[in-house]
Amino acid sequence: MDVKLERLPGQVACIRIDRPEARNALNAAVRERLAEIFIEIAQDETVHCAVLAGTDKVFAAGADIKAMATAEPVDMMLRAGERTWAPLKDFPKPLIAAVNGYALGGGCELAMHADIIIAGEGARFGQPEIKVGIIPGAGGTQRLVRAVGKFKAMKILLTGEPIAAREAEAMGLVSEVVPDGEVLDRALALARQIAAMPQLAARKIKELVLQGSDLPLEAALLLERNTFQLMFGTADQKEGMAAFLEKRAPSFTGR
Ligand code: CO8
Repeated sequence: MDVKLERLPGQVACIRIDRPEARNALNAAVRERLAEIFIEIAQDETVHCAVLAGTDKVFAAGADIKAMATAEPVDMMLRAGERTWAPLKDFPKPLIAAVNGYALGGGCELAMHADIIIAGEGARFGQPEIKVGIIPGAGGTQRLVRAVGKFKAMKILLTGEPIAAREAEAMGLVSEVVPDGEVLDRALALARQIAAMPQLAARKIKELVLQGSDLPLEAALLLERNTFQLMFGTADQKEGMAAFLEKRAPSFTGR
């Protein structure tokens, strides 16, 4: 199996792509399995936060070029790739990408489906689609510009040249850079920390950041205000504030 799902202590799920012979290229089987896994863990109340990783050598080298080389537009329409991306796009819980090695093309787009990106010092990010005569097809022209701004995004998209992890961090594409050997451990530690937070608050923060950034500011602020008020109906708000005032550790239930 090219994609492995593990449920770890601390209410964390770890998903690993393991197709090293093709540098974790995202063929249909890998994308179908990723979609199935994200549907499964979205519904699993024991999973509070997920980590998505490749191997310690490569995150993912993009869509499978061998499977696309002779395709016609109709083939691509019938493949309806967006179907397999939807469960990742709509995953309601915090998702952390742990990136070692190359995250190129669809691999970079995959990382950009995450909410936090932890990269190894040797990681490389890029959208090289232009070099094989196409353009990004899973959000690369849209999520990248929202992450790093027009002028950095244009350079990456128009040259197809990869950038190093530190450069990606400086421009806002990466949350944190750590030594290569520590990427997965750091991502999992962060996942456990987030998994221990009040889950409804975590999900609402994700929803607001993602939905709000595409709304006019007034509409986004209204959405935030309404959601903020709604949080006062949760047991975790009562518990969190009581624990603070009583100077004790909170015990959250996720309700
Ligand atoms: N697709 C298919 N096979 C691949 C891919 C790929 N993207 N990347 C690597 N491989 C295969 C190679 O063909 C080779 O196979 P074989 O041993 O049979 O010849 C094997 O993996 C090893 O590759 P290399 O010898 O090139 O390995 P290196 O370690 O020297 O280089 C690189 C690694 C830098 C990652 C290099 O392989 C590379 O540049 N790969 C292509 C990167 C690329 O162009 N990606 C963009 C693809 S297009 C895309 O992603 C469009 C997204 C559209 C929407 C998303 C849908 C999922």
